[in-house]
Amino acid sequence: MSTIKLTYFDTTGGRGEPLRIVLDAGNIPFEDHRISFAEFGQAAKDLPMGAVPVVEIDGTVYTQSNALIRYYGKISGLYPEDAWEAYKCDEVMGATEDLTNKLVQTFGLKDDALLSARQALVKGPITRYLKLLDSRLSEAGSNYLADNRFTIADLKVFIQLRSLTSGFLDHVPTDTVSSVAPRLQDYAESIAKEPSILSYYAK
Ligand SMILES: N[C@@H](CCC(=O)N[C@@H](CS)C(=O)NCC(=O)O)C(=O)O
Repeated sequence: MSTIKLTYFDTTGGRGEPLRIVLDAGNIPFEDHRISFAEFGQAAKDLPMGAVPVVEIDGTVYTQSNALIRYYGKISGLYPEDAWEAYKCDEVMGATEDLTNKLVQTFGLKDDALLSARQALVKGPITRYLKLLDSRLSEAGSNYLADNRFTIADLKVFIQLRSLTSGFLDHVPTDTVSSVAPRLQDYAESIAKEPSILSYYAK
């Protein structure tokens, strides 16, 4: 059996958390190596892209969170086999990644610069992306974004929605999701009760 070591920040959000959950859902043993921001500063120069998450498999370091989530999603049975359902999964995962990139651009800003950047994000990209997800959920015609069942798309989107409503992001009101797309708020609450998610957080 391969030795798997996942390195990411010690957070319950971001790009690494869905990876931890999908590995857990597939009963795939892995070392959950959590690093501080200070440790990341030291480690970054030795990482292939200078970024985390990374997964080291039998001594080789692999990058790109969505590719890794998809790979382990296939192994764990949480990725659609049908090509069109797989596309639907990929589309929302890519959109969620785009939004993360926009949020990250505001990290490190302070005071008025942070306030105005975050307000612009809420009015602009956050609203736009939430509306896209809301439409996709409505088109899917079920409580899942693809394949009429829980997939890695729901996992990735759930982690993003939870971050947006957590209060962790200054100047992103915790009612942003419920006011832009109330159905997405209900969706997130029901995805939180999925067995894979409940079982991961029960540990
Ligand atoms: N496309 C990459 C992006 C990775 C990425 O930017 N990770 C962030 C943390 S979530 C990071 O390490 N940022 C530090 C940096 O780029 O200096 C992925 O999805 O894995």
